[in-house]
Amino acid sequence: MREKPFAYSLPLGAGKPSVWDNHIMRRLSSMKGQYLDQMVYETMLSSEDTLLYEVYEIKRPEAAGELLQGISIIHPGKVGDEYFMTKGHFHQVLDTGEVYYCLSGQGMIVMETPEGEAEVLEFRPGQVVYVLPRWAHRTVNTSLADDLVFYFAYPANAGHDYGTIEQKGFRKLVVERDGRPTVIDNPRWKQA
Ligand code: M6P
Ligand code: ZN
Repeated sequence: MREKPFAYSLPLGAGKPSVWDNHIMRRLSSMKGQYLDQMVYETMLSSEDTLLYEVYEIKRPEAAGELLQGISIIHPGKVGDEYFMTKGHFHQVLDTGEVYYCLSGQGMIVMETPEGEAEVLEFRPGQVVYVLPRWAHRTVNTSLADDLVFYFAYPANAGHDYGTIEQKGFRKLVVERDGRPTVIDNPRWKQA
């Protein structure tokens, strides 16, 4: 791990950072139960375990004060009416936020608190979204042609809590309606 201040470049547009330590690839099979149209999901999965998104992480010690950062690339596509998206998570250390900066493509960030407040923000190149501490977050690629590419940074000790979203889902979903990304209430959202 780097032990001196360091610099690197992120291409403005699609592409990888100039350095990274970890390349995470998430495929359709890791999204079980997350897409509304489970029939379409199973059919797609039986023919191919499609790559949905990739994360290039620059590793830091999991210590308070360190910032974990990198870029994520969500490929274009849909499962039924729903766009390709990240799993989404709360942070294990709930009181930690996250910064996103959009480099390329178009998307939406779906967020909610444990108490049930929800917010969905558009995400375009040059825009920053600040995810407040306590808010779960998921990023959705609303283009069917281009990758959504964005930079992220969050406290390296935050950790990921995936379980809550895996069990309950998000309260809001982004679906295509009349060819446009539209935010709807999740009809399958479950109270704990
Ligand atoms: C963002 C960051 C990462 C996260 C990635 C993929 O780039 O929030 O911490 O890992 O999205 O999202 P998820 O972990 O929900 O699959
Ligand atoms: Zn996060």
